[in-house]
Amino acid sequence: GCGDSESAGPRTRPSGPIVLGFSQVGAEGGWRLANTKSIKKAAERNRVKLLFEDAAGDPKKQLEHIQSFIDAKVTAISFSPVVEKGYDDVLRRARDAGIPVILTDRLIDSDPSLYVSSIGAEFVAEGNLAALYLENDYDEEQGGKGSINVVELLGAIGATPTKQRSEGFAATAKRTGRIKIIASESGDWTKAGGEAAIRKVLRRTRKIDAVFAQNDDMGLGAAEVLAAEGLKPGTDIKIVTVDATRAGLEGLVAGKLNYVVECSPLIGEDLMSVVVDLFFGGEVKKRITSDKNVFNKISAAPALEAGREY
Ligand code: GZL
Repeated sequence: GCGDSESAGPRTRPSGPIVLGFSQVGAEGGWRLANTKSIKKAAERNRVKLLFEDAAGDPKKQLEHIQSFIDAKVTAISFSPVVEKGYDDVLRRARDAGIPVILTDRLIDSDPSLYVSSIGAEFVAEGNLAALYLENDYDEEQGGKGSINVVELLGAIGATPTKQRSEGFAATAKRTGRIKIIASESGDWTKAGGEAAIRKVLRRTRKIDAVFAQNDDMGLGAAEVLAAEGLKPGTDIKIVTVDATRAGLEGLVAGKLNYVVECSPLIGEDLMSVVVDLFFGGEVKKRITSDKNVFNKISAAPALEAGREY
């Protein structure tokens, strides 16, 4: 044996390959599909045995996945939380079983000691950038006066990006007070959800200057409905979205969207580095953030040509 001295070093190394249990939010849109692909590809490249489960947007299913990973005595557990609440108990059981947990993409409101690292984007900053664009664009076109009536299309209620993108957008909007959020409806991250949400708003008012959609899928859905209603998305009604999926950038080139804030789904390699470092002695950072970029019609085309991964 290696003696009985208490080693403060890496956790006991797994005898065989690292087995990682991963519970994914679902398959709601382009960002999520790219995120799943990135995780599966990185597991293969790092020779990590991946047990992949899809929660189909149901937090209860996700808790069952995590429990099943504990029962299977996996080496490590990772998940992208569907919502922020409700994970404390199952994460305490993982800790008691000595299984480290890594969050990807989103956050939870649990005690931070229940996970070793979280890897994801800065959603508040994404909201700040979306509002900044709308104001700057209106300054150019309308000479910086008058209010801007904005419809906000929210992601799934209770998810970190939904809460924090709204928070960032509102904080920047407050700066000059020109942006007026006249409606906030959830489209649940999906294209169909974005269509239903904008239809609900149109039954109340058509005095819309802009749409802030919290992801590309909902923004593209809203653009289709607005065009079908004889309104002019991309010209009379500015649309700003977050993600920068291929569909989102194509929407920019086609003039359906005006501004897209990037939120990279390519988290796989960072996740596998944390998992390997946990057991082979590297330093594990508590928080790893993704880079962000912003696109408009001009910058979208070259990005699409440059062999973009998603
Ligand atoms: C963001 C991620 C969000 C994407 C949506 O990190 O959680 O979930 O912005 C996806 O497209 O549904």
